[in-house]
Amino acid sequence: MITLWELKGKGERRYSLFSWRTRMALKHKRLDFTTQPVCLSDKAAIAFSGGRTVPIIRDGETVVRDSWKIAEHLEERYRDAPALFGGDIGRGVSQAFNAWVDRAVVPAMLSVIAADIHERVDPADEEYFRSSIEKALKTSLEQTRSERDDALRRLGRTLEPMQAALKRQPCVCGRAPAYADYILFSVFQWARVMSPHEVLGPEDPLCAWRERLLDLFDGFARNAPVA
Ligand SMILES: N[C@@H](CCC(=O)N[C@@H](CS)C(=O)NCC(=O)O)C(=O)O
Repeated sequence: MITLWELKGKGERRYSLFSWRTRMALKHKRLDFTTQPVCLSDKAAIAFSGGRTVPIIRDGETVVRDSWKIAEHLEERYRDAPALFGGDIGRGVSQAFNAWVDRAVVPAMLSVIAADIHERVDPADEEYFRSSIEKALKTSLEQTRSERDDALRRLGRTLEPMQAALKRQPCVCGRAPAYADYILFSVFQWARVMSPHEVLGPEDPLCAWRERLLDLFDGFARNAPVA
């Protein structure tokens, strides 16, 4: 049995976007797992991993931290289960896509939903979250709320390449979803779990794609507690 350490928010919300990549990868590989929800500020709870971030998994005797390394571990150890990358080229392209999502899409989404996240983190994390996010964004949470419409427009512009791609093929990985889909999906699931606002228009090709991802594994992500 695999154990996944992830963040806990108010009302059983599981809001770590990187952990959503791992959750979807574990389901894709048809692996059973249990979760260990932890607070963002509780570094003692995850000190065993040698780092300060989740996701972390324990798979038998092996501890792996970092969503990308976890995906590589699962692909390597569970070769007979459905592929996350589809070979070396797929692994390389997925890693490049991971970097683009982390550096372009995640910050664009954070500016849209930061204040909503703050309202839904565990009460023990409110101060920690505010100070780290205000430092990262170089502005106050209140200011992000008042500039939300601009942030939403910036997010839309950042996502244009994916809108074009998803007009041509149903998934990021082509015909069927795999790890690169989960990389992008994690950002929308983060918003879905922590913000009451919709970030996609109904006509957006990303909207239909997100619905397909929400349906996977008997509605695994759809049935998660949300804002
Ligand atoms: N590159 C890492 C990033 C992990 C990460 O930043 N996780 C966040 C939660 S989504 C975290 O644990 N942050 C700890 C902190 O801000 O103190 C990965 O892909 O796993």
